[in-house]
Amino acid sequence: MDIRGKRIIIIGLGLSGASLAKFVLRLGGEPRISDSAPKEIIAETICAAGLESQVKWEADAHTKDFILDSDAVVISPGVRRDALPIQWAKENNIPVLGEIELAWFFCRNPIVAITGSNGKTTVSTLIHAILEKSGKKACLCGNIGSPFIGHVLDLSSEEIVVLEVSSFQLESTSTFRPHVSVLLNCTQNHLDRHNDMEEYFLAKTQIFKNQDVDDFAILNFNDEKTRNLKSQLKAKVSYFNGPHEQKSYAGENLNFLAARKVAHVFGVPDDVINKVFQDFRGVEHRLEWVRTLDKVDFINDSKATTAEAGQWALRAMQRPVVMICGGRDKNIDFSVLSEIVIEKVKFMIIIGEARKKIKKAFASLIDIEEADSLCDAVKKAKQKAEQGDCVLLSPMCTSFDMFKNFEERGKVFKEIVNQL
Ligand code: UMA
Repeated sequence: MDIRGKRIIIIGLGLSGASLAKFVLRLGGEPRISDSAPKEIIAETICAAGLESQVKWEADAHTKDFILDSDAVVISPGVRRDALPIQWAKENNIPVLGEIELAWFFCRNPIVAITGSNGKTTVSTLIHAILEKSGKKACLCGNIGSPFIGHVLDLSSEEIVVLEVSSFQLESTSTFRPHVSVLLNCTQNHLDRHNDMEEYFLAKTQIFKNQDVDDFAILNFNDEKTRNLKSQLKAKVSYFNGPHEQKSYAGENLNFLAARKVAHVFGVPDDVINKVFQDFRGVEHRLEWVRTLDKVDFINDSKATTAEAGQWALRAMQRPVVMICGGRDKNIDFSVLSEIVIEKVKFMIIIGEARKKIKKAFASLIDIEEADSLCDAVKKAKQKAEQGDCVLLSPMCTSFDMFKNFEERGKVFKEIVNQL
């Protein structure tokens, strides 16, 4: 694919859009940015990315003339496939591709791609750490917060790409072919974007679509839907979390078992893997211990944007929980948590747009109080928590009603907690 001299429209100026613009510039193309967010915000982002003198851009809305004056359209993961600019481009036979697909065209390195509803950041981080510990060179990128397109031109020949991929990213791939693909699980998520669970699962399975007999598909034996994929795949299938692993690595959790399986594909011995597991202190915003104050632990799980992620977090808690949750709903059924909430949560504090819905799901089960801000919620949680409890921020919703992203939400939570 020759980008030189080509006019490339980039839809969305978030992390991906900024990296895409720089990528196109490096290859001698002409990037143009279209973002539906307000002009002032986009102007600021353009400056912060150092792109002000180098790109044409529009904001407030996508316009047809701007989009159609192009050789190709590249979309950020957050842009829906049925969004107007995509329709306009398709109707006018302008190629439309996603950020991952474009990066893939320029990648000559082996890719380990990890997807799933829960645990993909942790598993990607573990795989990267294991490969590096074993003396291999590895690049950690993708949905983890560092766009693949921003790395692809700088990879050295021996580097292995460890790529966290979301259903949003997979949805817009067509020839993307990882050497090792991992599907951890598939539970309710992103039903505000995908029409139903079938569509969501289908997007996830794109990770295997172009794999061949020399490639590896790593599947979760314990997840029936995922386990049953085997008969449809060309790649060599290997299960984690199966009866054999549970025997050999008793007590090891799903994330560690999946990372171990991938490490075995690259011939990494168990003693190296075990050392990484021993030293692993977790991932920021994922069950991250922040502080113990008056014998109360404060835990930041801001990355939890689904009911299942909240369930996962509660299962991991060994103490009575004062839970802070809420934010923007993703059309998720919170009632799946009823049992674990009764078992673990002594008090719940709810914030954000989803307050009413969460209240309806749990008000008959436990004591609930609303808070107007995260700061207010933390203060209320501090009052409710007693010695030996923990305060857990596990929102089960996206952050976009109150924050830029889950990272900002987690950082703000930590700041508030540290000021208590
Ligand atoms: N926008 C438009 N038009 C639209 C939709 C969005 O112009 O129709 C604009 C927005 O105004 C905004 C920009 O697009 O300015 C945002 O683009 P984006 O949502 O794709 O965000 P990025 O900053 O590029 O981040 C994306 C991923 N975000 C999403 O998938 C929502 C990041 O995953 C990822 O880290 C990053 O690319 C690098 O690969 C975040 C995420 O929440 C962490 N992912 C979901 C998850 O993990 O559950 C899938």
